[in-house]
Parts: sequence; structure tokens; C-alpha cells
Amino acid sequence: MSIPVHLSRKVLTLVLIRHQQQVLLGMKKRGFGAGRWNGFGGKVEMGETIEQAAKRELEEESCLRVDSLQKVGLLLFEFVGDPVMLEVHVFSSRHFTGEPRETEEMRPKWFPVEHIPYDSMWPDDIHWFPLFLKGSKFSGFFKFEGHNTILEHSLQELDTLPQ
Ligand code: 6U4
Repeated sequence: MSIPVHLSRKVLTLVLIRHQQQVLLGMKKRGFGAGRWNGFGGKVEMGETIEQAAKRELEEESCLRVDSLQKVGLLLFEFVGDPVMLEVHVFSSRHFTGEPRETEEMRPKWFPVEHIPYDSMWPDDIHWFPLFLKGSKFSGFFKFEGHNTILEHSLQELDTLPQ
């Protein structure tokens, strides 16, 4: 399987906060991925780094602040018929300040690591989340038809992430 290089890319962030044996997810209330539990994130804006965007989106969507984030994964998503691929930079932190609060975009909830709600998440998550939970770094490519069907995918556990 080959990753299409002719497609343009939209750069997005995704932040997963861990606390003891729990992960904070948010129910997306509107927009892309509405109705699914997911990490917090969104588009990188002009003039900010990807990590700055990740922190900003985390705070906008969950009201949590972090000093620093660990880069854990890089995911590429192709949607058949769409000339734009999504390039999602996945970050994590175990340290944060504030309390998760519901926002216009997300309803946050802590999930024990053994009860991640895969049935109500993006279908790719069940593939890479176990790598995240065990503390590995990873990169993956998923080719979707619509938003529910994965036609093909590849996933690698990595020592270091590509820039
Ligand atoms: P706005 O600007 O709020 O209208 P919206 O269309 O709601 O944007 P946004 O910015 O919330 O989208 O970004 C989508 C979020 O979903 C990002 O955090 C990346 C994440 N995401 C996209 N595809 C995903 C997938 N297949 N699996 C996954 N997360 C995904 O786990």
C-alpha cells in the first residue's frame, strides 16, 4: 500500500490527556466527527506551531491548560474522492491545570483505559489507541470510504516520530 503523495494536506492536532488509569475524551457536539468521542484538537492556524495549536485547541474545547505536550503519533487520513488528506499530529500529557468543562464543541468525560468507547469513536482509533495506551509512538495511514469504512490501513510503532 502506498500513501498518495499527490494529495494536499490539512494539518490538524489531537490531544489526549491521561490521569492515572484514565483518558479524557470529549463528545464532539458539532462539525467534523460530531457524535463521536475523541481527543481535543483542530486546525493549525497561520503563524502558530503545531504544538501551540494543540494547546490552544485543548483549552478552547476542554478548558484545560498544559505547559508542554509530548508528541506521540502522526496519522494520515485519505477519504476516497477528496483531494485533501488530513495530517493529524497526536499529542499527550499527564500534567494539566484546570477542570475539564463542557464547551460549545465538546462534552468531556474521563474513561478508564480498559473501557475506551471504541464503538462510538472514529473507526481508526481501535487500531492505534492501544499503542498510545502502552506508551508507544506510532504513525499510521488510513484510507476511508465515507466516515465509517476503512478500505486499507498501515500502522507502525516507532522509536522516533518523523518531523
Ligand atoms: P471547526 O474549525 O471547529 O469548524 P471541525 O470541522 O469541527 O472544525 P476540527 O477543527 O474540530 O474540525 O478538527 C477535527 C478533529 O478531529 C481534530 O482534532 C482531528 C480529529 N480527527 C479527524 N479525523 C480523525 C480520525 N479519523 N480519527 C481520530 N481523530 C480524527 O481519532
